[in-house]
Amino acid sequence: MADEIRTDYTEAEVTEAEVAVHWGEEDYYYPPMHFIAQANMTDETIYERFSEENFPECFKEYADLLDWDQYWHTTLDTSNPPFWKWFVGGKLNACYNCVDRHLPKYRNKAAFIFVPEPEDEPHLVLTYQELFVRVNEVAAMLQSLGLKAGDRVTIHMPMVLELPITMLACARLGVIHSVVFAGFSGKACAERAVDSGSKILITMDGYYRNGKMLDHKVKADEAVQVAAEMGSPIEKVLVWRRYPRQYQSKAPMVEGRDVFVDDLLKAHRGARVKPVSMPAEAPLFLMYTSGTTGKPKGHVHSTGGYLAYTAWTSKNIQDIHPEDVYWCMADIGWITGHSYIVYGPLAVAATSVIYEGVPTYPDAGRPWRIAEQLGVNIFHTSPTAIRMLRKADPEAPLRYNYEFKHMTTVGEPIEPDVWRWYFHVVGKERAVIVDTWWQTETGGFLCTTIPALHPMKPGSAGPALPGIYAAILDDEGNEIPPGAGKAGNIVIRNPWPSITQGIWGDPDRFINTYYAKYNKDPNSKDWRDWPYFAGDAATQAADGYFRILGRVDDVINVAGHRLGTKELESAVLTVEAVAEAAVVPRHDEVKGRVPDVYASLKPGYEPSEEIRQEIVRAIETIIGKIARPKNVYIVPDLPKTRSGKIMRRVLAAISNGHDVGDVTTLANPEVVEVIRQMVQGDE
Ligand code: 6R9
Repeated sequence: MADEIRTDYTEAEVTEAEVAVHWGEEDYYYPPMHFIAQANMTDETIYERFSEENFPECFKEYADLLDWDQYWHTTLDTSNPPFWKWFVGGKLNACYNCVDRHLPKYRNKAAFIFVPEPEDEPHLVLTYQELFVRVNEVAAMLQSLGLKAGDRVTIHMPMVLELPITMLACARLGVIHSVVFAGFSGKACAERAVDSGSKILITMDGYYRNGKMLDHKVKADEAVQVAAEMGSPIEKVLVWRRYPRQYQSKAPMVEGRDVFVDDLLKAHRGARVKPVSMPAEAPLFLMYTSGTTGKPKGHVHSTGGYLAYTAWTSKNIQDIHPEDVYWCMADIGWITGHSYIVYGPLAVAATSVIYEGVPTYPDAGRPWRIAEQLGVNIFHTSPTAIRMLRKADPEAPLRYNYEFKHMTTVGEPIEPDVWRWYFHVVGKERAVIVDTWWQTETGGFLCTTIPALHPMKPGSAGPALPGIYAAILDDEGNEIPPGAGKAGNIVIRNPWPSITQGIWGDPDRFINTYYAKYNKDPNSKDWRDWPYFAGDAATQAADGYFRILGRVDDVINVAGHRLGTKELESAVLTVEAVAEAAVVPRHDEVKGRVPDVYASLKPGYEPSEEIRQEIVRAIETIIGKIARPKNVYIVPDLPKTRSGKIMRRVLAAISNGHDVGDVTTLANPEVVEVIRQMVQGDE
């Protein structure tokens, strides 16, 4: 099924208010000398070295950060556009590159430090040697279950050390992991497991969040049931225990299907498994993300190109040195966690912090306490977390004795005002900030400042990275020049090593979603004819810095998490009473955007609180609590065009208190005022 790109949505997303906040903010902040003096990347000729005439060979520098079993012969193979292949002929193992090769020098250095939510439990430190031992044991266990290179495994696990251990064990065998964010429901997990063809689900019994031990195993039982109903059974469930030998779930273990990992591991103590040498373009993992249709897209990331790109950006944009303590607060269940908690940082021998829980529990001092205790000096988080922490306790960072040299923001646009609090209060004016724009599809950062080379500009991501030729195009494909003060669609004109290899099992959808818009000649083998359409609106200032304004498609970015409006609408439609539903983004002070649901009922049903509750419950069980709507409005009818298309743009304007514009051409213009009064009152 092709994704439809609705350009009429642009107006609703790129509101005048946002543009007004963003424009006219040309104040630069310069990196401090103490940062520049120690930075990994200070080469001012980098952009020349990565100019178009040196493309694609310039990316050799990225691949040379890795250890190859066999060096590649072709840097970029463009014979089957837009399925680009990088470093062809090369062979390597991602786990070897993240673990084994660091042993001679860093055997006794922390690879991960785990911070449990209960503050009376000690931190756990996993050295590279210990990581090596545990990954080998788990790889041996997976192998004994018959898993081999190319098989898929779904991992539905919270933020614990066992998650990266399991991922790396898969990578060691060439098994393709598909990690599903733990906050997703069992049903959402099942859909992803079925799509990927996973026969094994790896989960954990429970984990802490907001002071409570959540029962996570119950979701696995639901996932197994739904997968069976979908005709693609999950045969085995491997259950890690949050505390070995103390089971935290009410769900009984199912004989013959469920097994405790700690029991299985007994047979593999001290085992060693040779890393499987994989072709550079072999899939390392799948990562599902929301699109404009109801079905999530399983993006395929490669072993060589992906790892090379995340390693280079971890070293040069995150400025990670082995002696740093690096903490990215994202969840490993999202692309940020894969690229910048696990693969990139480990490839450059980082010490990476993994924490359980949320930033504001037991209080909003927790991140700064962790930073102080562990000596974190590189800190990476999202605008939503920053807004939340500022709101909860704006002075908290001042009470803790930590010092960051470097901070990152990712996932959503950051308001200049929030950026300044991050810089002055969290960073104590001693740290550089990089605002990194990228996506699940892109594997790694695309637009950001290089911290020692560029000044920062609050609210702007920055220029495109070296070797990334980004531009802003209008709907017809004409380039909007830098400094034109006009928004358009941000595109990347060239392939880069960590670009998605496609959507698992759906090559047509891949082409339609990302390339159909601007490709004029589907037979062309020249990469210049295949601009990558990212689905974000942006502006580019005269200095070349990009400002990302938001999605132009049916994706709502809630607290930095991508939710497809169609996925939410399908969930709402499972409620018996609901006839039609539309979901639109509402601006939110903390989360950036939150979903508002508009639903009309079938004849014979009256609006009631019960139906509203049922709608909320349907969303929570089908997708997960992260998708919980802010408001559910039960309306007499949804505004529609004469051809019957639901006008989400009008509803979005109502939710956000904007003018609905001219609605006289709609099939049912009178309903707009009824809805407006219901939502906004009659002010
Ligand atoms: C990495 C990640 C991707 C969407 C993307 C855009 C938004 C990401 C941003 C940003 C403004 C930034 N986004 N980084 N918007 N400034 N620095 O978040 O991946 O979950 O796939 O989301 O997030 O809208 O298209 P993903």
